[in-house]
Amino acid sequence: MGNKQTIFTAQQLDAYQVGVSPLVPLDYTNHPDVKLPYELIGSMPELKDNPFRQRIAEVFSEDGEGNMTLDDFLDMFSVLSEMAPRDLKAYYAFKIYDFNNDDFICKSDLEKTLNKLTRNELTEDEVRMVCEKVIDEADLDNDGRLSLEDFQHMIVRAPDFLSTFHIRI
Ligand SMILES: [Ca+2]
Ligand SMILES: [Ca+2]
Repeated sequence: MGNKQTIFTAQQLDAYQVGVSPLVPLDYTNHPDVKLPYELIGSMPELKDNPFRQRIAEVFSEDGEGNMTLDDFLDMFSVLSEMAPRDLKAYYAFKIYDFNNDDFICKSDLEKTLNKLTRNELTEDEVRMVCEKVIDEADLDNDGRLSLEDFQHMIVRAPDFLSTFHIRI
């Protein structure tokens, strides 16, 4: 992790030896812009089989595109770890399932979520039925979509929705 940035090219080393400042800064702590690209994160053994890997990386990355600072990366793994409290996992699960980032899980968010959770094994009709049932049961304020509060109530009864966080170690 991060080793890539510490490798100097032969040319840069030459430049250094003749007294010219190297192109790559030696002190990375002053360069918070150094990021782990999504290509690297999504292919890690802990995430590569998770159908939500791209969405997880997006939610935890500051740029929203899955490229992570070291802090983003550490946050992600502390939430994914078995030690994380359920409320914290629920909060991030909600953000991950809220695909269009409007702070509600609406029907289309839920359909995407179910398709990923079941790895596309349900038919369109089945997905629609399950979504309707979930919203029916979990939508406590009857606005047709799930707020974080609705969602928190729901996962007490249907903990499968936290299975996104069962990562392989
Ligand atoms: Ca939404
Ligand atoms: Ca609601």
